[in-house]
Amino acid sequence: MNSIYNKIVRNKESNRKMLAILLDPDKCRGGVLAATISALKTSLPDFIFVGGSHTLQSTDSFIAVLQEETKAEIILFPGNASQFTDKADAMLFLSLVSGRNSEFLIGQHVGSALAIKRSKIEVISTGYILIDGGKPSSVEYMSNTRSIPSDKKDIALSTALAAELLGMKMIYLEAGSGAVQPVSKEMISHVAQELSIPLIVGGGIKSIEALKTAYSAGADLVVVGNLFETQQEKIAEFIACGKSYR
Ligand code: 1GP
Repeated sequence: MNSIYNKIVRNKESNRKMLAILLDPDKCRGGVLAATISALKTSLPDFIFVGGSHTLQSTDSFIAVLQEETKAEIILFPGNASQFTDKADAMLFLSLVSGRNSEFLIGQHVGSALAIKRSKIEVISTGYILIDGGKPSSVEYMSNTRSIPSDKKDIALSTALAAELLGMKMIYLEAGSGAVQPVSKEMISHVAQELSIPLIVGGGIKSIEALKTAYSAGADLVVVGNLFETQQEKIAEFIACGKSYR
């Protein structure tokens, strides 16, 4: 139990930076899926996250394909309770703590808790904090919540600390998929300095420079999605960059 979370904590403690590739079953299909799998055969990220804020395709069958074709550990990153599947190696049990919509703070969780408990999947309780990434994000729209302004570092920090004090096991600072600006280095370091639990950062990371900035500011795990939907050849380069911190 808790093997993936323990691995994340161990890596954090030894300052081994991690990379996760986010695959959205709706977007990663046909040629994109084939090219992604081919890239993953030569270079494995620490994790593959599967999910999206509005996913119509079955996460179940998508994960089955990934498990057959790659050796990567798969973490479910669900946009809502309907995306739950016990096929992943672990799941982020996300509470949208930057928002004030009870449905995404606790409502979806109540609806899915029994099925999750019975499945025995590894569950990692995660405080999900949406930061303004320079354009309206799908998460904002689908959750009917507002993001934290990108320069309000103290609000982000207090939100992250509240989630940690409530017992959540990780924090995800999210600028939104396809963000124009990723979460700033100032905000990442402001949060990372005070936080004891692992810090995930994602949204709008499209270059090695942005990846390094997030790592040096204090991100333990960086999530990249959009970029690899069109440029699968960059997967190996990003994974190598993460490993260069070891
Ligand atoms: C979105 O943080 C992830 O939830 C990844 O964002 O698709 O912009 O890389 P991108």
